[in-house]
Amino acid sequence: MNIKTFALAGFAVAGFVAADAAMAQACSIAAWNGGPTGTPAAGRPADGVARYSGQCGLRATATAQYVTDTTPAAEPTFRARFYVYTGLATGSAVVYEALNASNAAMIRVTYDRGAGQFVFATTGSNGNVGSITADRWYSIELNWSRSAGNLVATVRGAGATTDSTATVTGVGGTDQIDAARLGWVSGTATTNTRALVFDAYDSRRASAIGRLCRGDANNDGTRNSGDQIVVRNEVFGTTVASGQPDANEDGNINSGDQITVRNLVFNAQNACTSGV
Ligand SMILES: [Ca+2]
Ligand SMILES: [Ca+2]
Ligand SMILES: [Ca+2]
Repeated sequence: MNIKTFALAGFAVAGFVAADAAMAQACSIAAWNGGPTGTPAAGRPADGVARYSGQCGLRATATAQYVTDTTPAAEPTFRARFYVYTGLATGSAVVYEALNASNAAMIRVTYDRGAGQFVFATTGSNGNVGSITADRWYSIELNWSRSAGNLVATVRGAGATTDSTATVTGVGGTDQIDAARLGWVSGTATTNTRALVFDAYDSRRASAIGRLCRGDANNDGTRNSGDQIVVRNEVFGTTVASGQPDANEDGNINSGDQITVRNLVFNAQNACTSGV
């Protein structure tokens, strides 16, 4: 898997790629080969842009601010994973779309602030995952298949330790994916301070992607005292963590994350494979 700033959109033989990484350079959306629409802002915490992983996130403060990946090509199967910060005060926003060659939406993901849910739509149906809290980070993984005829969406965030899923039927027999959009694609909403923020996009043809390791602040694949130090350093303004320091997934890096990481370590959940 390629690793790039904020999010990605590279292409590999085995599938699509995108990723995220700690980069000391300026945050960039250059990996998005379809470019930006509007003016989404790639930035770091010092720029006032929250991030889930690494140095950079992508913030959208108004509708029609998003980036596009045109790497997919007539795909009959498709997987994508991204993180979204639910920084809306009112309304709803389409935060992700996968499109066919005619720019018709094959997958549409909407965050509905009022209903507190993510809505997942195929060309023929829709479903949702509820109990979504505003101003929190959530991971969303999409597993779309023309042959299976459905979209399976897996959601987890706000510090939760289990997934919520929705299986949506209605994928059409001629549906295909040729592009993807991530950001505030459309919809009417008002934002809270941080607005909508996106991070850590990855897409592939077949294999499951999974979540990044929550609280692995130094990104070494395990959770231990080294992460406690790295979180502390970011809290004190010394250095920005290279991994996932926002262990309680609330957009702040503070003592709450120090406590959460400590609890993970002391509860013997050091291994990122522990599933929490
Ligand atoms: Ca990032
Ligand atoms: Ca670690
Ligand atoms: Ca936090």
